[in-house]
Amino acid sequence: MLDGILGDTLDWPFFEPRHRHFAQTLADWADATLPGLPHEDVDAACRARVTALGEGGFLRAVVPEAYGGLAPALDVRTLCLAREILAARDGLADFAFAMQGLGTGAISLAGSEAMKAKILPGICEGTRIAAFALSEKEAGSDVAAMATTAVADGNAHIRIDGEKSWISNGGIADHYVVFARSGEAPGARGLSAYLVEAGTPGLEISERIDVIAPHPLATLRFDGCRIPVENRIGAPGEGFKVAMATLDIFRATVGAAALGFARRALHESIAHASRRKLFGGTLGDLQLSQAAIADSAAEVDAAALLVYRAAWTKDRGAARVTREAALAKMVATENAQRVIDRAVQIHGGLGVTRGVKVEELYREIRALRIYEGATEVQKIVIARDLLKAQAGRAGA
Ligand code: COS
Repeated sequence: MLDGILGDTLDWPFFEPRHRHFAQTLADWADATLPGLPHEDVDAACRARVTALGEGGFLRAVVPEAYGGLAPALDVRTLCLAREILAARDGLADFAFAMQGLGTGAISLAGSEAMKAKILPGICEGTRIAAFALSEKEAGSDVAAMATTAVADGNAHIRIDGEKSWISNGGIADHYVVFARSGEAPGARGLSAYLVEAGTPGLEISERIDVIAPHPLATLRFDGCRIPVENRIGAPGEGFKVAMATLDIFRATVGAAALGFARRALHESIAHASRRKLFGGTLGDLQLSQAAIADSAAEVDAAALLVYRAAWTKDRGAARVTREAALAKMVATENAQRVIDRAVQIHGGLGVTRGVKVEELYREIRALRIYEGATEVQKIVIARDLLKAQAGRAGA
């Protein structure tokens, strides 16, 4: 049904034959499989998508080759293609895919061999569900302000206390990658990352959060939650860097998901404008509709170029792609919001009718401008990077 929705993107020089093969296989699988998966209960729907993506072999994209994955290190172009293709069809399938990666990215990047061997194979088989627990009610954008604490409890254990909120997969995850203040230094240099298995005494799902585009989401409460010291991910005090390096990979993929939603909205807009009869012609005959379609087409292509530029730059071996990833996320999510809003407008009353695809996309896109660094945070990241480069040139 959605054949050709990627347009000529796969012919771009960012991609290799393996990417084209992956994208076509996933698109065919998604068209055949996703419509048959359950939708009603959000937890069951999300679990079903993780299982199906695992059985289909697509979660191999979110772990390194040594643990069952597709490539020696996470290949960001493959992650982006997967999110774009899934988001264009089924927002919850994109979410399920993405969280398997975000909830293990820190482990893949900085975890011990024993931790990787224990956690990652189940992630790519779809038998284990992952979550990333960074945000707090008072510390979303300002990560260094987090209040959750991690203190030594004897030589062999760590005790975690505090609260994490808006945690995706909260309530259904098998483990949480938790960031907490371990106190080596004030601010960003005093945080560490930990693996906390679901069911660990002292970890409680204190609240389930209902959002406009339903996904499993929860507040977690840690009350004397005791974990073995081996569950620390990376060195003490390195948690902020681990979190940011994870986000450097996954922020571009949020842009890719937004791109998938936007492409679907443009596809629906063109189909509707070609079909809908009015004033003795079709909606597409009207120049104002043509202007809307042209603006959306330009915003989709601009977003795609930034997303795949960021992904390609990372895959070529760049140590940091902080600015490229922030640009991709900011532009792709903001553009997608406008593209989808135009699609709703083109659909008229139908566009705000429950059950119509563009109405669903209108709800799906909104959170992407907020999570994994709001647009305002991306602006800080981009401007700081450029100003720092200028200061470096001036000092040289
Ligand atoms: N990769 C590796 N290291 C990084 C990094 C990255 N992408 N970004 C920053 N660092 C390092 C810095 O180099 C710095 O190291 P040194 O102390 O050795 O110099 C350290 O981390 C602190 O960086 P910085 O001074 O930039 O920290 P700030 O507290 O000022 O960071 C922003 C501010 C806004 C950039 C950060 O808090 C952020 O990205 N916030 C949004 C977080 C987010 O996405 N929240 C949503 C949660 S997921 S739903």
